[in-house]
Amino acid sequence: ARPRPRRTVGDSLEEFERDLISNLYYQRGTTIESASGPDGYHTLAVTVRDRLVDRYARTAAAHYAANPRFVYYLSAEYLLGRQLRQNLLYTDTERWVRPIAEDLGVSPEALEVYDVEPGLGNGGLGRLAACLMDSMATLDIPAVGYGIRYEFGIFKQTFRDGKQVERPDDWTFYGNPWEFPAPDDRQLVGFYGTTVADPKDPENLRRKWTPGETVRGEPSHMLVPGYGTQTVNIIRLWQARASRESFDLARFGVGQYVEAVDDIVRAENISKVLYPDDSTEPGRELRLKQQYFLVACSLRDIIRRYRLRNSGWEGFADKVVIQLNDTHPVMAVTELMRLLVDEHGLGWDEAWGITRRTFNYTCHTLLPEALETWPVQLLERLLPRHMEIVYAINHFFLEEVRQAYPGDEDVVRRMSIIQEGDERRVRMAHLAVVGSTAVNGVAELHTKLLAGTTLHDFAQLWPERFHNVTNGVTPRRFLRMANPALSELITEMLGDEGWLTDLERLHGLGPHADDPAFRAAWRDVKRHNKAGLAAAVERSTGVLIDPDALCDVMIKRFHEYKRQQLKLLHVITMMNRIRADPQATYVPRTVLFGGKAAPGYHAMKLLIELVNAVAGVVNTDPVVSRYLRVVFPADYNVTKAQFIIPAADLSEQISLAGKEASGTGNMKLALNGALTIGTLDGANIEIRDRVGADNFFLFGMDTPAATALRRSGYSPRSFYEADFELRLAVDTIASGTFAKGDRDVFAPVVDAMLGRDEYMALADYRSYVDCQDTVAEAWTDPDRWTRMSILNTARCGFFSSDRTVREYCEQIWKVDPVRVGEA
Ligand code: 26M
Repeated sequence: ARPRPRRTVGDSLEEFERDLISNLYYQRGTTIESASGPDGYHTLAVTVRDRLVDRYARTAAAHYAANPRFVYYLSAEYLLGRQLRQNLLYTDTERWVRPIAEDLGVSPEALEVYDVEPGLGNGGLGRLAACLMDSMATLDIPAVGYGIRYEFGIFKQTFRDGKQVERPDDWTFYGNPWEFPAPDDRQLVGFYGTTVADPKDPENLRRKWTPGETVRGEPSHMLVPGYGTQTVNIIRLWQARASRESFDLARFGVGQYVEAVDDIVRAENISKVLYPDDSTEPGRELRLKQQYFLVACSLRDIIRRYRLRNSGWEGFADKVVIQLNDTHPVMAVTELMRLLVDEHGLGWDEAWGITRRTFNYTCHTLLPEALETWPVQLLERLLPRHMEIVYAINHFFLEEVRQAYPGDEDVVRRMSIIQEGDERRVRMAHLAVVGSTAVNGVAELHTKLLAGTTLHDFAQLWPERFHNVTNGVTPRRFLRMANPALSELITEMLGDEGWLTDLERLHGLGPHADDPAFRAAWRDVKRHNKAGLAAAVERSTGVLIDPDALCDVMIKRFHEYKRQQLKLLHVITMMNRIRADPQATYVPRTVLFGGKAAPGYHAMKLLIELVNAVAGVVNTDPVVSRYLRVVFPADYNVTKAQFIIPAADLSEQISLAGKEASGTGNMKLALNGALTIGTLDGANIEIRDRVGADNFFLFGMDTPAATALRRSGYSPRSFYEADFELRLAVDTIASGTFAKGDRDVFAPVVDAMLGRDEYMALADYRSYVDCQDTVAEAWTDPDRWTRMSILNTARCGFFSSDRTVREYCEQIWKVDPVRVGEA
């Protein structure tokens, strides 16, 4: 028998300390006496990481032995957040770090500033991918996440004169201790070129593609540990590198130094930068290249892994299930067909059966402009063989449609994967539905609207394909790590930490909601968290905030449909009321905004400028600032979310009904005891169903009302004219109050409101402001407020991503856990 691999780390304090010192010497090449902050951070990181490597090795061995069905999660984005504290928690080494660090004269907090968050995503979609990966590992699901190792992640947001300025996010500048390069598993990816017929295939379904350009994909992986289990899964990230022949020595020899590296630059640009979600910008070739690069590398890796334990193709879809995170990786459908038919010689029908059984698709939007389409011309040039395969898939699919609806050419036109018109385009969502077994929306309303509108024809033809899986969030990062004080109180009340992996146990807090001592303790925690946030906000913005004021937060990407402009109209209304009657008393509030606008989204960048300008006026007005403060810390990200969310009293979820697919910030905030003011949109509806209508501030039109108003010819101006406070708020912007008297600066904001008001903010204004008055009223009764807050936490257990993953497993993936033994 082969000797068992040597365990490299132990699980005692002594071994941990020994490894720290050894790593400082031999990994970092320095000594305790001369170590810098980064030396200390890096040493701690690799020492903790090595504990996970042990578990990963055992996970890989257990998976190899069991040869289970694997989930492969394909996502263009992952927003993992900082890794150090998570991995300290998951390896249960946190308790040792403080004494050891203190021995050495440093604090763990001082080291954490060097822990850089990998910003490999834009917002909700990328963070959901991270939460699902966390829950899959926690539930012992064999899974691999695939993504792109962008050299530059989501841009860093700074403000200059209140305007958003974007700076590059060079997240690996000081090295990344959390990833392992895996150069042996590199893959080659082709682009451009030509296709020719296969003389042996009279049907012309098998052809040969000769790419005109090839690029290498080099993988590295990050470890994804489960909480309270030995499972460690991985996320494999691909970086584009030039193929070996790319350096043009001849050109270099004659002094053409720039031209000599042309091909290298072109290849490496593919994974250079994350695209900042910008559905307004026309599709760009490089973005499509990124998508195919991810897909091509990942599928080859999946097949490589399948072949380690299996042979033949009959069993492929039994061992492999691929989840497509939105349409970004949808070219995987055509790529798997190409690999099976062209490269492995399968017949078309057999290949299609396998492909369709392998894929599932999650849709994350309802906005028509966010549904991806790519010009046929671009695809024909960049991926000529894939375009042919799209045509063939569409041909067989439309035959099926014609059989189901004889003579109905209109339904054929609507459902076709190809959108006809001046410029023909490929509809990626249609390709995704046609190529998948299951399609899911991310909240009940979203799924209903998908099946009823956007994908209605498909839901009619294939009702069995449509599922709902309501999103969730990981309670480890967003409750235990972000809010240690509340976590301790919860554990004390419930008797143990079981709630961390069985979040419905939070229901046990419900009966204590009327206990005065518990309420007082709950309030103390919130105040403590607010004081912490106040200190951080003062350091970063210079604005002083009162920890006793109502902390009202709106944290999310800036988008018109999310309606930051509506929140701002409310802020201006509060300001105008205080100015009109300075003698009256008002509930003190701090309004906190956080979020980025896509660099090309000019309307939202101007709105950001306006938020900052309003903050400037409000915070420096001696009377207004007694009751109202507005703060907008720059560069909202996962790290900042973990500071802000535990301090929030009020969660703003005010999108126009029918526009927010789900939302997940709404869940994180409610779980931390913030009360929601929200519309009947996305998962807000399910939050309200669970916490109870009495513990949720509802306002605004529902989806049918919004649809009806739009159909009847919506006129924002009539709402403006009919409501004195609304008119005053809009006029305050128009008057130049927030631009030192210049009426032009924010005129486009006013024009957008009075002209189109695409998301009908003005129609919901009165209902919103009145609802905010009931919020303020409720705040004046701290016992009642605290009771509502406790009940929000107690009743949000459903929104754990563990539950989300269980639903995917049962409805869609049909995978079973594999337990990994202790060392
Ligand atoms: C598009 C074009 C070019 C570059 C990037 C994009 C792009 C990137 C991300 C478009 C959309 C992207 O994400 C959409 C998203 O984040 N959707 C959100 O998904 C969450 C998780 O399901 C939901 O909770 C949110 O409601 C939904 O808006």
